[in-house]
Amino acid sequence: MTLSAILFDVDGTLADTERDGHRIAFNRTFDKFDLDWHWDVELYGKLLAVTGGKERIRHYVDSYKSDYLKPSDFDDLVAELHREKTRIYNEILESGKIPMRPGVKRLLQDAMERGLKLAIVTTTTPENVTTLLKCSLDPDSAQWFDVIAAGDIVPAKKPAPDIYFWAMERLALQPRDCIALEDSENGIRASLSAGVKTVITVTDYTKDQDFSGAVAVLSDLGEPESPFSILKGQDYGKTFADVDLFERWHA
Ligand code: XBP
Ligand code: MG
Repeated sequence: MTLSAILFDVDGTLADTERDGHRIAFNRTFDKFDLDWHWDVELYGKLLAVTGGKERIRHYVDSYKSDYLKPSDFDDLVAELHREKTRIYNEILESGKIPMRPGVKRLLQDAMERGLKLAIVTTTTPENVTTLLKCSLDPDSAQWFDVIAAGDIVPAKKPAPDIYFWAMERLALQPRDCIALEDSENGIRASLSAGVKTVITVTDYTKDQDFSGAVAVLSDLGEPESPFSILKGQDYGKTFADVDLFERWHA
């Protein structure tokens, strides 16, 4: 079976964006709107069970703020909060403080040299993806991807498989031609439900989650001078993940 494309999740996978990026942007937004809502590191880990920023705000209010009286235009307020959160998050990215995870740039370049297709498959807002790529990877790196599937283009976010189906349709590829790289249980539930073999690189937030069905679970992609640890699956004698290793996992 030939591997034709690698499908990349963004948050937690390309970069560790949640704790010091998205979370900070949500909290600054709540302060700005005089809301006494604060998401500490631990609470945010629980809120990550719900993907999508707007969905996460609604879930927080419903599950943790039973005394909050929702205004009649609550949906508009959530949309407004989320617009401001996106603006602040993009400012954080532009300050260059969120680096790519180890091995990401190397793997992307290896894949391009080998003629593989590349796609982004994420629940986050499209603007967040392009800013992260521009500021933390390479100014032109949005062009490295054949497809960028992001945000509200499908109504059902991960763990639903819809965003994977959307991306593969645009790539004109079948699930068997692809492999996904994810960091979370919601992510792998989406990719496996779409029929795509999946590799996981864990984060502090996701390391104890259920990754049954993954072809490999790694600490990170590793670099020649800084090997990965393999938590599940075969390393085939390699110390960092390159296209050869992705082909072995895909086979
Ligand atoms: C991660 C997410 C996102 C971000 C928030 O998605 O759950 O919702 O935390 O992004 P993935 P927005 O790992 O699939 O990239 O606020 O822009 O929705
Ligand atoms: Mg993720």
